Amino acid sequence: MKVSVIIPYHGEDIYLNDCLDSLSDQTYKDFEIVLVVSGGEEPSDITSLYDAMDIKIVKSDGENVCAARNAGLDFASGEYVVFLDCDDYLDAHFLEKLIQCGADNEYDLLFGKVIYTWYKREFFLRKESGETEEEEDDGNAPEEDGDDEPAGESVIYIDNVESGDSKEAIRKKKIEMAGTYLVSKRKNFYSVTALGNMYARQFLYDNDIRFDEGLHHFYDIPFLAHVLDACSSVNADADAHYVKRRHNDPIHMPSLSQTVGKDEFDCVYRAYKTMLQVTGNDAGLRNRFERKLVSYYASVVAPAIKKNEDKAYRKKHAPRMKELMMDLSPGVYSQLPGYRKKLIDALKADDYGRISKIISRRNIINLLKYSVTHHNYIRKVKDIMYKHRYSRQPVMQNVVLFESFFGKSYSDSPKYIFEKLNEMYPGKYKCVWILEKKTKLPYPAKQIKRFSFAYFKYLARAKYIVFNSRQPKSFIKRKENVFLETWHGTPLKKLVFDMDDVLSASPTYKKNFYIQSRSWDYLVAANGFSDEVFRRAFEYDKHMLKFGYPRNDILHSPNRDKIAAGIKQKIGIPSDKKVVLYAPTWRDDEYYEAGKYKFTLRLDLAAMKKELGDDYVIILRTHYFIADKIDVSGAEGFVYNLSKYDDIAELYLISDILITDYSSVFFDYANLKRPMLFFTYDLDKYRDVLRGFYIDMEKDIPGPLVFNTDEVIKSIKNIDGVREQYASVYDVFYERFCGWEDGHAAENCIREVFK
Ligand code: C2G
Repeated sequence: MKVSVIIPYHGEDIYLNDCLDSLSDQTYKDFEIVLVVSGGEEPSDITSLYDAMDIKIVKSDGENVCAARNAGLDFASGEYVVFLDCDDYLDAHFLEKLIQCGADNEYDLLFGKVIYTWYKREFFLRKESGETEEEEDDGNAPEEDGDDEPAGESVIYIDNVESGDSKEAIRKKKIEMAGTYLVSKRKNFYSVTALGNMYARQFLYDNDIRFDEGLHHFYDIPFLAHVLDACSSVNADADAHYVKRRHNDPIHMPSLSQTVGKDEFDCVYRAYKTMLQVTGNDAGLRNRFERKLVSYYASVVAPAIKKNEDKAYRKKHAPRMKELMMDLSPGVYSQLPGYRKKLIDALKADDYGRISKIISRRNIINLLKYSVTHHNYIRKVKDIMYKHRYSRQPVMQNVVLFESFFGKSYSDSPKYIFEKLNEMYPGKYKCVWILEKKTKLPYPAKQIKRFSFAYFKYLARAKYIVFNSRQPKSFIKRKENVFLETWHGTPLKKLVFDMDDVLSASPTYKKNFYIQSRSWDYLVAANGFSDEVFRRAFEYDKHMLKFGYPRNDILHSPNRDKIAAGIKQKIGIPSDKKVVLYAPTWRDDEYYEAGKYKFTLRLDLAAMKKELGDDYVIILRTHYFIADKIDVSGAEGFVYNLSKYDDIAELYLISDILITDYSSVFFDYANLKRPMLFFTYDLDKYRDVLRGFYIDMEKDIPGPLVFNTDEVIKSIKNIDGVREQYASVYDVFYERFCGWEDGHAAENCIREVFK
């Protein structure tokens, strides 16, 4: 047996298939898998599922990864061993490349390269082949600038490769570079993880090299230090990729590096103490480990020492950190940036006040640097004003801040709460609306722009906040602040923690959403179904307002026909024409940039005009994320493009038929009990690839699925037939999703929240 792949397993079922699939796809086949099961149950079925592979299951009583890896080492019979975490996977050529690069000699150690991903293997492979691109998170505050390199980074730097080099030349140079590790005892060695490498098993055995089972974090450091100290022959192929998977749900499924164990510092101390002992005076070998240690000090320990409130941390850890820093090689110290040198000097002098000053000064310098290099530095200034000034000023009682769809419109539930609040308590509340464009409002309200200075001021100081989407990540919840999140639709498309790894969502989506939703005091659920989904998918456990949607009150108004006639007249739609509203949603995979999506109209407007123009007009209404302007030339007088019209509820009121797809608009429109068509030309992709649905589009929706213009026209011509055909499904649907609506949702929400 040439290779043993040792995989510790602790019940991480959802990742294991990717890991094993990546092994069964290896181009090199002479290997065994040693799956070390600790804690939970053995994974079911794997030996039958992967019967072509040689899988040995070993039980371990040990508590941590180190114990499992050691148990794997005891069992392994391969000439080489590879450590693979069961939530990671290997490139299909990983084993082959390393075996090839070890073919000309008896090497103790073969380096590959660890690369990082947020994605499961299927998506990763697609991204690798260039089929998709990564998407940024939408419209929220920029991330704080860290001053540190990414944690856990592990790269072999090949610095003699030139841009004109052929693939073969690059490969040769890489091997040459690996040779210099051998000659200079790994002078340029930069890796600090045990993963992504292949070790000669006899070499580990002869030198009694094992993992330190007393460590829960940073255990690769002493292991690797021992390996590097003892090994005499090494080679590398940086194209042999080990894929380390970041977990995009650190709330339920944190990886070890995403958990901060209570004993983290103790592990750091012990790991580095061992490393320093093992590597002795070999500065070259210590180099990278020590740079990592300095990184840990500068990014984790020093800021914690700075915090005045955490004196216990300082007392416990500062002296031991100092001890490690005292041992730092002069060569490493001399190459550090001034900031880090100063931090180390201050620690060595036990001058914690100086550490605080150095960090504060550094923050200001960073801000200045940012202002020179970034055109949106004013935004950074606003963030600072928000955090350090506005959030420290008193909360303004009776001030209510409203926002719908990121300030894009005066609409949705916040609009109806605003109007009802003014009707119920005239003059009592000072209202502030976040609006992109100046809007005529029926009651007095200050209008401000999103991300302006005033925005940050009111975000920090308004007692009440009524939003229908997420607030910025940087939002600081204050004790006196009352946050009413109305959300913006009954969910059809799966949300947050119900979503599988979705390629199109930002990898930090789940984590950010979780943090943001912790600030919500009240959440509106329009129906029992939303109540259940929001509680689970948002992990929401605070007050749920269960009165229906304020935005749907207008649909139950006793004057709704009169209101509708007025709206129709205002827009200029002839009163004798019936109205078809087409309101599709957005597609996660069709975009220009974050928050700016593409939309291609798949309806043949000319054909519709010809067939339906005598009786109907069409209102075209794209989703607020859509940046494309739909061309309706040739269909003037028949098509009204009302994509920028503020409130879609007013458009529901004047429509006789709704055409939509996977948009939550149909849950609201059902309140009117009017017919609906579902133009789902890309159903399979939307349901199976992009999102996943909560309800069965083929069974539970109250209207036909149509796939082309002809079918749309036919259904409209036969709308009474459609109505009849779907009458009983419609009743069930109405009961389930509109049963709570009585036209008084805004009033009821206000009574609960504004006390
Ligand atoms: N909307 C609109 N016009 C459209 C589509 C949507 O005005 N053409 C408005 C409706 O108020 C709708 C809301 O935007 O209810 C949300 O739109 P969806 O298409 O459902 O999509 P999304 O913004 O992804 O929200 O739980 C709800 C989900 O989060 C969906």
